[in-house]
Amino acid sequence: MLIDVAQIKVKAGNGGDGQVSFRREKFIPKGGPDGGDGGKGGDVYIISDNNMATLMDFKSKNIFEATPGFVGGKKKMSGANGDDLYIKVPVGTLIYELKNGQEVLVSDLDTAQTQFLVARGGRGGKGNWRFRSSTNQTPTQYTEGVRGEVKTIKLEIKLVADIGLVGVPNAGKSTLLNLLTRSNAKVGDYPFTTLSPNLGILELPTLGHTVIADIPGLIEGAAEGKGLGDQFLRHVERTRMLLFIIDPLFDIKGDDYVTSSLNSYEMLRNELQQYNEKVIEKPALTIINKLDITEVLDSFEKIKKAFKDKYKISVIGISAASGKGRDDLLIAIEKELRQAPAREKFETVSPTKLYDPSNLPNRRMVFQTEKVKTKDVKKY
Ligand SMILES: Nc1nc2c(ncn2[C@@H]2O[C@H](COP(=O)(O)OP(=O)(O)OP(=O)(O)O)[C@@H](O)[C@H]2O)c(=O)[nH]1
Ligand SMILES: [Mg+2]
Repeated sequence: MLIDVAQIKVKAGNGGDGQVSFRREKFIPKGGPDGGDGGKGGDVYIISDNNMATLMDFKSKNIFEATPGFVGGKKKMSGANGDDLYIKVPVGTLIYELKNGQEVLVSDLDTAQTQFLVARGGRGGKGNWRFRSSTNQTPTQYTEGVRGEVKTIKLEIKLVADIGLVGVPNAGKSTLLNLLTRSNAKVGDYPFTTLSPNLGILELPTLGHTVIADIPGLIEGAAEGKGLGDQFLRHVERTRMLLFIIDPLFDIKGDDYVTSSLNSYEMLRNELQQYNEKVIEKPALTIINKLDITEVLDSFEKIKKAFKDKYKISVIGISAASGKGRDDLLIAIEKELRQAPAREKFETVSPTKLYDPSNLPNRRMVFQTEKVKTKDVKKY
């Protein structure tokens, strides 16, 4: 699983102070109080963006501040609010708040264009006209703006793949990943070229951003630790669907590509089942690879029929190496994904829960109470 981490500091804007002023017009020498309220400080949001792939940008810049609210104006005019700040992160970013040495997961931005309010801007202070009363026609009190929230945040990308590629070693899983995505996974003509999972992002015409995980090949006995074992299957556990990549050349006896294909499918399903019963129930497509090889192509109709007869499934033929069959495969993937259950979400704690005053040692930081101040207004 691709993990990419960054720590940042976010600071929402402080509220603007209230204004102290008095109306001054021709013929009204002693006007009433007209100092306006301060503007609200800008909020800081974190927003998931499809065009971001890593948290690299946060290596060079890691402090983010929204602008403060403006001080109140005369004639009861409120100060302008500070501008909100949006920090773009890749889809699949988890947001943790660091506090008192603890990390709390507050949001899981697992879909595109989702925003999370991470630091709230401070309220603006009150202007002196709000302090007028029957006993005090010339108040000089005002309040300062409330400070914006300041937080230390940990960002972590945890791409949970939508699609898992399952196949024997050398089936062409990595070749297929490279064909469907912009990945550059290592391809080799020997088994176990892939030693740890590769992730790629597939852009589907209507579903958009879709993550594919290419894992090491599975062989018979993987559940007992043969080959690289079945430890990598946890990467397909949370996927929404599986792609079985069948290599008709695997363990071939003579030129019986049909039996070889059926056997490897049977073996893969067995190993998955031994690992976790639930994985085998996921929606899946079965792909017969290497159709660019003439003998394989000649047997394809038979292979197709054999899968239909034995497992009641329609297989899709492709050549991951030449790209033939790519478009039909994409259509089939999109159709299958539309019906597949949604991706599992991580469990997050709502920030409002975090600020439950009873479990907050430092209340003043968050619920800063406004203090009434007076301004020395000499002229009056
Ligand atoms: N002829 C032909 N060869 C292919 C095709 N797809 C992959 N290959 C070849 O098969 C070999 C294995 O390809 P990989 O993509 O590394 O296979 P893999 O399933 O990722 O293998 P492991 O990582 O070892 O599990 C390479 O030599 C590829 O060039 C195909 O469609 N046709
Ligand atoms: Mg591979």
